[in-house]
Amino acid sequence: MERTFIAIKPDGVQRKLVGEVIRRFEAKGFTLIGLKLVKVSQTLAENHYAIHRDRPFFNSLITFITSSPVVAMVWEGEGVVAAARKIIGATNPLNAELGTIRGDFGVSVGRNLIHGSDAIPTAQQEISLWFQEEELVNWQPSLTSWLYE
Ligand code: IDP
Ligand code: MG
Repeated sequence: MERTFIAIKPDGVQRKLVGEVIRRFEAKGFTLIGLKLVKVSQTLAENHYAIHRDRPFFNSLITFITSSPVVAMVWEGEGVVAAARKIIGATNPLNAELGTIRGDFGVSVGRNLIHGSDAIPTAQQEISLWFQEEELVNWQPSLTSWLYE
């Protein structure tokens, strides 16, 4: 089953949106298989955002993501990587559709509340960066037959 890495960034945690974010992923029908509150280290932040190393916003992004706790999660379900990106919305919350997390709760790109892996290989890489294998729980939700034909 497909998995994706989702992180509620410091602004999402400070703004008490943890429950709201989890509610949306649960209500859609995805399964939570990993969850922890993380004080992100400089090294983890730089590894996670390595692809943006040369961008002008890199230093402020690292300062921001290490400034306050992050809720790190792994969600599972068919098509969860692409679906999560839709649930999250466009990078700039002002361009994100209403009904998405960023569209409903954000007003600026540097405070866009949440991270979601952008592709299946990225998801696998990010899950192994943030979680040990034993921190992920394989379980069978009892409502699977009501979500999948
Ligand atoms: P994504 O989070 O939608 O995948 P990316 O382009 O991968 O967007 O950028 C990673 C993160 O870097 C964004 O979520 C945002 O926090 C930050 N970021 C991206 N572009 C800008 C910018 O132009 N100014 C400030 N921060 C930015
Ligand atoms: Mg990205």
